[in-house]
Amino acid sequence: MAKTAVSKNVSSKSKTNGKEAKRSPKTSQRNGSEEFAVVELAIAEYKKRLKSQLESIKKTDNKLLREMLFQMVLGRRFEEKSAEVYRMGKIGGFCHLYIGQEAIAVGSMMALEPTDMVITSYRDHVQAMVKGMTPESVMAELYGKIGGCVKGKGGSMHMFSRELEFFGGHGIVGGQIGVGTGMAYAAKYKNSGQVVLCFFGEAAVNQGIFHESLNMAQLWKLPIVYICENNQYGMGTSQDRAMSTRNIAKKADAFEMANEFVDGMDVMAVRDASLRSIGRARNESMPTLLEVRAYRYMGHSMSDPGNYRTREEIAKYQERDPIVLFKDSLEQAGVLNAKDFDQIEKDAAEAVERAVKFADESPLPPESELLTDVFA
Ligand SMILES: Cc1ncc(C[n+]2csc(CCOP(=O)(O)OP(=O)(O)O)c2C)c(N)n1
Ligand SMILES: [Mg+2]
Repeated sequence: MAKTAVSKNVSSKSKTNGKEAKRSPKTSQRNGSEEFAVVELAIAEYKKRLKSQLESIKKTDNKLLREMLFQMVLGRRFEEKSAEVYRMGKIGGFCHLYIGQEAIAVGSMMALEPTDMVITSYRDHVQAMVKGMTPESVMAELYGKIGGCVKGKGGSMHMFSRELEFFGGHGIVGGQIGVGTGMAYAAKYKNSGQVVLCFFGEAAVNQGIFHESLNMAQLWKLPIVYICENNQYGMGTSQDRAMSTRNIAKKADAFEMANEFVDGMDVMAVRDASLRSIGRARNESMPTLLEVRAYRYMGHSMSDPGNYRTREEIAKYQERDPIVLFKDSLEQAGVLNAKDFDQIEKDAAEAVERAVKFADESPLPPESELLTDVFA
């Protein structure tokens, strides 16, 4: 059975704490300093990987590399602006931001062909834009305006575009894992050559649908890459308090499915693992589980007071900011200079301003739209 080794990146507790192998209720309640130890290890691991990362950068087209950085910066600035206009009351309802996780969407999705399919959870604004949706249509959707990608009827959690092969935006935790598996089944049945990227959070892994879907995908040899975005929290509950084992990638071993742990702060590591997995899906019609570990800087949603973690913990993870790491590497590789980065920032800021202006000016859906495109 095709299987890749779990990478040597920081993935298991045993590397941070010798006692972890014999877990007791006491050691499973890890405190902040142990978490920080993981960050230190991640920094050390990253330093070791820098040389091979620079080699990957040199093998990649410069235009694509700059576009990857642009998409990450655009995603960050777009989400910051969304928070700002949310607080002004321009966006209502739920709003889950992606800040800190940009390398996952960009590293994986920019390794796809445009005809490939993507499905994700409610934390979907950046994925939608990386798939090709304009910032205007995403922002107008957040506002609930007619200019939004689904005419303002979906809102933050339900970005969708049939033309762009972007299948949402799902609010039921883990629900998209079953739907994504069905999409991969359809691609295989129709022999369309498409690959599916199916994103979900680490808390979704505790749902039965994850295990049922992986079993079927491996059994039926489906062209899908499951991407677990491990941002370490499901609402206010840390992974350690909800999951008996930290190692999510290894869960795929139960189905003899290929799997890898990936440093989600390193966009090139995400890209390399995604290229391997997408290639396996396209050429061998075999699935992969990627556990991509990052950190959610903001609250679960805009209404989260964040009492379950400290500012110090957040600041510690921000030391490995994915945008800063990538920018530094591109500068080191001679792909980017400070002036180029200023231009990227300027272009992203302008794109976000245009999106807000469009959303501000877009009308609310008219009454005639009340019963169209709605299933009830
Ligand atoms: C089936 C189901 N159970 C509970 C919820 C409430 N809920 C919404 S988000 C969430 C946490 C999910 O965390 P994770 O999967 O790690 O994704 P993240 O929000 O971190 O991206 C929960 C429990 C839900 N939407 N659906
Ligand atoms: Mg999570």
